[in-house]
Amino acid sequence: MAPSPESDLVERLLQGELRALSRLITHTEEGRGDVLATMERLWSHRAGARVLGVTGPPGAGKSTVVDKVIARHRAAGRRVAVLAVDPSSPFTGGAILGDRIRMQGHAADPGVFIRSLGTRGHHGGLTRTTREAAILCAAAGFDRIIVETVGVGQTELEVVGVADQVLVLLVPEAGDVIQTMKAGLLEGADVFAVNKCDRPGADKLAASLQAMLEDRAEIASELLPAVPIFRVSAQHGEGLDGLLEELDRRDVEAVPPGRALPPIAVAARLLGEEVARTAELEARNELSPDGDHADLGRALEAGTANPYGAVRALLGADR
Ligand SMILES: Nc1nc2c(ncn2[C@@H]2O[C@H](COP(=O)(O)OP(=O)(O)OP(=O)(O)O)[C@@H](O)[C@H]2O)c(=O)[nH]1
Ligand SMILES: [Mg+2]
Repeated sequence: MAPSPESDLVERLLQGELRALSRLITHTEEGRGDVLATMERLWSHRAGARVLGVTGPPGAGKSTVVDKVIARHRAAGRRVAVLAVDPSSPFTGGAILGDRIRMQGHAADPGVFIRSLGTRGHHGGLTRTTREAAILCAAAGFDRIIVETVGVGQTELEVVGVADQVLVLLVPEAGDVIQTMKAGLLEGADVFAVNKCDRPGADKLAASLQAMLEDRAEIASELLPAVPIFRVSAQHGEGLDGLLEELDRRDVEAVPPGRALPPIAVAARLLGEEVARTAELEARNELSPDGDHADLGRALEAGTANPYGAVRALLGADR
């Protein structure tokens, strides 16, 4: 059997060809080709790469830090892929542009791959795209994958659920943010860094973070792993060595292998997505002219039925 264009791309990806990597990421974003079959073939490669999630409010200095992390890995001869996730609307392209500029120094280096991921894919949410993109990068031979995402809410931390470890970056001005977001923040972070400590307020923020972590440890019924807090100034290089060393150390020692992307969670998520898709198609068929609920379908088509009322009727009005 002649190889399909998709399997040709996969072969080229496995040879480390970046164009093939780029195109396959686009295919997964757009749900093109047999994404499940491609990912089945490449799944085992994920074990070869460590994934670092970097999150924090807009402008916290994530890309500036990522740039330094890239430099450190390159100095050690490791290949690095960066996936810059923009969970907001496609209209806020500015953040992505900023990321590109911040990491521009590595643009010509073939050992560095930088790609932005938008939310505009037809199938699957943001998380799905990120997960598959990370596996594709690993299969292309990248030893380290960095996922940069904007925000400190629950959704963003879900995005970095693909990561072996998560660095949450805050800035002195973010005091209010952490008060409102603290539950999600504390759940997801493995390491905190208060960036821009060249500005006033960094010590105060670090202290209130510390207090929050201690409160949490006291309430918890189990022993929680220690979450270190670093104070850094990414732009001026202050305190960065300590942070970068800690991230390196955790890559090797602290993170249990296979923590990211546990197979049962991935399978459950994929099944959920698949069931939702199939159920939507079935519902459409039922509302079609030869379907069991053709009358309702016609009324919906004509715009005379209320879609919420229609769904309640279909599900049984007691719901
Ligand atoms: N004063 C000061 N400014 C910094 C520091 N680190 C980064 N910046 C500046 O903060 C701005 C935002 O930095 P980025 O690295 O783009 O921040 P980001 O979190 O990636 O931003 P988004 O991706 O747009 O959310 C830039 O102008 C940086 O030069 C720092 O340690 N001190
Ligand atoms: Mg950025």
